[in-house]
Amino acid sequence: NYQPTPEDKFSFGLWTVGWQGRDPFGDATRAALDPADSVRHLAELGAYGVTFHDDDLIPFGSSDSEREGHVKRFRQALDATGLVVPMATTNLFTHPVFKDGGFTANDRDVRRYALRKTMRNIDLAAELGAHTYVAWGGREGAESGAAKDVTVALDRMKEAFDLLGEYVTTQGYALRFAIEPKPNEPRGDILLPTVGHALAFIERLEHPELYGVNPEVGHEQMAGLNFPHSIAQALWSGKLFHIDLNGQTGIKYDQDLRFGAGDLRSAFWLVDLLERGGYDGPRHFDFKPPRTEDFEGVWASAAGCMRNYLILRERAAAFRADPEVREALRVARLDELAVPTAEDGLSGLLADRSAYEAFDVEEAAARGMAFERLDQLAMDHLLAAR
Ligand code: 3MF
Ligand code: MG
Ligand code: MG
Repeated sequence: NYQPTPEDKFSFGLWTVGWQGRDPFGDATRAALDPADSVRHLAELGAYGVTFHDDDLIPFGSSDSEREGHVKRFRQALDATGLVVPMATTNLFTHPVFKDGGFTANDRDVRRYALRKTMRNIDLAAELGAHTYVAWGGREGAESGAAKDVTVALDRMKEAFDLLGEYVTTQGYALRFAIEPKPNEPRGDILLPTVGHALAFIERLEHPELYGVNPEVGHEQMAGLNFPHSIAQALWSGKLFHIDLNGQTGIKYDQDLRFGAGDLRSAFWLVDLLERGGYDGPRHFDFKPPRTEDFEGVWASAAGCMRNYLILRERAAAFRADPEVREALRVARLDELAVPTAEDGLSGLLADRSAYEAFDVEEAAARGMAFERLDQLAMDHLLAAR
């Protein structure tokens, strides 16, 4: 039974199912969706949450009264369905004013505007009960060298996040920030390109505890990185505040395929890690139903994201529960990796002749690791061949 329920904590961005299929080479292939309709559809499919950029909900340039109307309709749909808003974010990339970025635009007026636009939507996020505010640096970057002084731009990036942190603290909002890395697209190169860059940046902020990461499957894979490894380091750092699930097939443009499409083995290890590794936040899908699809295809694609997650959750649990797997893990010495290398301390290590002088290097080098048998067991479980 792969029917999702709100307990599974699946959430979707309004911009995902609402994507009209406009790409750099082609016009929209689908009409705009009414956010209230998206909320109702997602609830019917079994989702628990919905997320949005300010402009997804309130079209850019709306008057205050129009804004109120949009928010009211959205709230009514939330109340009627029970869907929650766990996260919100800012669009700092669509309007031409952000062509050189928001927080790190060379133009100071644009930077001040970007901060005010963000704070305005933070107010709405808090009002709607969100606990996470995502920041993707959509156009924080450059196409050429002299155009951006990166060290200075990082000063401005830090300034922006410090100000936003001060804002939520002084307003008394229960919000934390999740920075979303991406290596490129739409800019030639984007600042904070990977999870590792973002984690290092966060430690330079005035209140690092307010900030974590929102890694996206495809974004790390666009940089050729192992996504579960990035997630493991984010968890290890206590910084996995949110996650964007989707699919990608290797180093190319940001495909935003439905979750489970693309690198399936990576998706298996990701679900295995999330389910065992102490992440209890939303399983958030940031995908794009391909522009070949009509609305029936859009909802099939959204349902597929959740179904694939549930199938992989079942497959990963079966893998971990299999006695043969447990034995193979032991033979592969995973239990030994969990033992500290020198619980006897530095002096014990230095005094231990068996660690060096009497260590049989050739004998140790000849020991097989038995990883292939272990990995085949994983493959068998993933393919439901066991
Ligand atoms: C782009 C993205 C973004 C972010 C979103 C939330 C439009 O590749 O992934 O989606 O996830 O802006 O911050
Ligand atoms: Mg993306
Ligand atoms: Mg994303």
